Amino acid sequence: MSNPKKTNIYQLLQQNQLQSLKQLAVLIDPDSIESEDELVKILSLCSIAKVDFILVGGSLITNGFWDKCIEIIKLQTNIPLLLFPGNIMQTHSKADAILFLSMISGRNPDLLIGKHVLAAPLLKKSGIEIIPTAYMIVDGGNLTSVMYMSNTTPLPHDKNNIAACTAMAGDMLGLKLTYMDAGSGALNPISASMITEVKSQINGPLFIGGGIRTQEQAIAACQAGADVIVVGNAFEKNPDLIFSLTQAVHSLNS
Ligand code: 1GP
Repeated sequence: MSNPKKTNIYQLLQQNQLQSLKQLAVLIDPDSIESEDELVKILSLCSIAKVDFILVGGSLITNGFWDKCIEIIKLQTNIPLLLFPGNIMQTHSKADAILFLSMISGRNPDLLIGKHVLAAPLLKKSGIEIIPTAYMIVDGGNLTSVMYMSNTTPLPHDKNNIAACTAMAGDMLGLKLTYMDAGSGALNPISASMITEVKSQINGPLFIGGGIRTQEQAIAACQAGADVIVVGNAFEKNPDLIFSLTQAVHSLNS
């Protein structure tokens, strides 16, 4: 059951990919937001900067701000909101879509199928658009929350062939989007050469995130083959970066 009033996010991603349009997504972790006012300010910056997507998710939600956070985002902006869930409680019927993550870089069965079985009936009832996503964690030089919480070993930073074969398998399994993530706050973003090799093995859109802090890093990831750059941590520290990084990514589209 899909909600006919909502934009089909996957179609939008495919259209952009066909036109080689590079896009930027801001990751909002509700647990890192200190007040509703702070969230409204970030959303205002996102709207002015013409951010393409907002992702919402986090490894832990300890402040009870999940539902309210999503309601405020939907009230304050028209930017498509994609759930990027850290666990099965992170759903919401007002979101435009959910990245239904299979953590194919790891060998934790719960994150390959177990949690999906629990979430499936709730998601079906919500009518939210489901985007089957090949989620690949790559070592970014430090132990990030996602690595610890997922109880998985990340792909080695310099093993492009393992990353490429993993992405190839995800594509063969029918996963429609690939998200390579060095983890929030990673010391080193994913290398351009790994992005290029993975991109050559998949058909769907490629999201790249983790440790991207500068215009140069965002541009390098796009030029290597990323369709969507995801940035969270850097904006939490300096929200004004939303302008410069979005501008850098969009400058590749002219
Ligand atoms: C993390 O890819 C996202 O899952 C974004 O990472 O917070 O380091 O930008 P950063």
